[in-house]
Amino acid sequence: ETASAIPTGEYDFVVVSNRLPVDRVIEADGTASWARSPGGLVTALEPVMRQHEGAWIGWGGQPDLEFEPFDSDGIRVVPVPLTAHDLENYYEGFSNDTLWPLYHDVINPPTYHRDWWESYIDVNQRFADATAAASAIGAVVWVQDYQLQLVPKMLRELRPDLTIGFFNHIPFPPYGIYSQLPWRTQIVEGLLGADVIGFQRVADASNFQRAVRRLKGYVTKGTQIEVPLVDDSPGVRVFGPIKRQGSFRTVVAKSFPISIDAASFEALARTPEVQDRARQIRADLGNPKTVMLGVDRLDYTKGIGHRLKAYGELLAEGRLNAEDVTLVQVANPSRERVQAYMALRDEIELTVGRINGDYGTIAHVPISYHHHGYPREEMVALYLAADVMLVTALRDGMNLVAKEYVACRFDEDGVLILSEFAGASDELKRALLINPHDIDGLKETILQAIAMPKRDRSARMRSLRRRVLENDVSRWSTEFLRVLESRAHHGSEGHAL
Ligand code: GDG
Repeated sequence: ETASAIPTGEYDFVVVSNRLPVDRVIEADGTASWARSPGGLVTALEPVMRQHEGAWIGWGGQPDLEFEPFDSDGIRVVPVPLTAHDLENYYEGFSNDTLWPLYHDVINPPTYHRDWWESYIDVNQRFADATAAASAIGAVVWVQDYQLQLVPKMLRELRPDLTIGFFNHIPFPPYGIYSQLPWRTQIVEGLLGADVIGFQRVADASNFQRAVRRLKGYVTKGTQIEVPLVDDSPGVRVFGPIKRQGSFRTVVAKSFPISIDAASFEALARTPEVQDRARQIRADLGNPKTVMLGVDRLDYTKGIGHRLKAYGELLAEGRLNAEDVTLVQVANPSRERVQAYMALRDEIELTVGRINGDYGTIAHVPISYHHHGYPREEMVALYLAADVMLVTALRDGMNLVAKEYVACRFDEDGVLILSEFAGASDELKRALLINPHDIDGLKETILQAIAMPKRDRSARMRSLRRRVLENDVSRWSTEFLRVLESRAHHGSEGHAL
């Protein structure tokens, strides 16, 4: 059971995610290079990566693209190539058309295909192999998200010396829903290969623990799960340094709510250029009394249709007037090759067209709709320009847009309407919390937000800002890695980070 046949690598801290934090760019002269893609996760992990020998394992963003590992500002970038077949089956299929809808409360019906599952196993194994090859003896490995849930177990089988963390960025569903999955036991076993499994909400961690009890019969105590080193159930073996029959390793399953690099959002919001741009946006919209904003990947979990329904009814009833209010909706193109997303786009754009056609005038369009992605500066200008921010997700792991809006509002103004089905609502209690299914309630809350006096807006925003600025993404990663490292000392030969 030693890993002697597996070559070990040189990296002490290894992050594994479906997508690498770099994008391939083609220069004007036709040469290709790589640019760092900005994101909270990279920002938070960069310092840790620099302090230790850090590597990032993942896919480069294009099918069949093979390239040698390279260094990008102190991070070793190690590719796992994916073929067009992998992308269709492992990624668009199993990850985005089976797991995504299942984990988001079956808002959309999940599709179960056995060949997608085969591809998911195959690709997860390749990620595990690449990670094993890059990791030094006793390294700390942190696997990200639902596309890679089998990697912890596969990696432990290859390399029992590693300390393995996993973070699930999306919800973990209640057992009554999770149990639909034909491969529910294999996924739970895959995750239990980790030493620490992180979730966004307390409820996600307890849903997972319940699935473990129901499917494996293991004992859970608080945040700890006792995983027998030798599993009695026939044909199943849990790997690890086997000491004696009846002993177990403990796995921690706990919530670590993710956040953003709040200071950098605030700093951008404070630049004169961005503030000018915010004023310009309002002017270009015709300086309406109220600007409302939605920013989402175009995804059926985000409740965009519910938001439009509430807004359309308020216009129809004359309780809002298109002369006074504009809703800016940024719908970032997403998963455009998955059927459910094509249907969603048609539905949303039909609704937007109807509302604009029914209630718009030559001078005033009720919805300024944008099927685009924008640079960070433009997003921040939009946050500053918006009196009311609408986050109406039907289910969302966290929702970083809500936190970004708050981080940008150094002027202590603006009202956040936030769905209680987004993980962010556990922390952002002074937002106006809504149930997006309750259209009448949502309509009342929109009117309440628009009419809210300045003093109330400021009091709420101040309290929201305290929370977001204190609990930023570096706090999140530090806390996760602290717990992970404490498990390393528990085990045998883990290295301290
Ligand atoms: C998953 C979980 C969890 C969007 N449009 C543009 C743009 N964005 C940025 C936002 C934000 C990010 O994308 C979206 O993050 P969310 O958290 O809102 O949602 P998901 O993409 O579904 O993320 C979610 C998250 O993982 C982290 O764990 O919170 O629950 O579903 O940062 O600002 N950024 C730019 N242009 C755009 O047009 N630059």
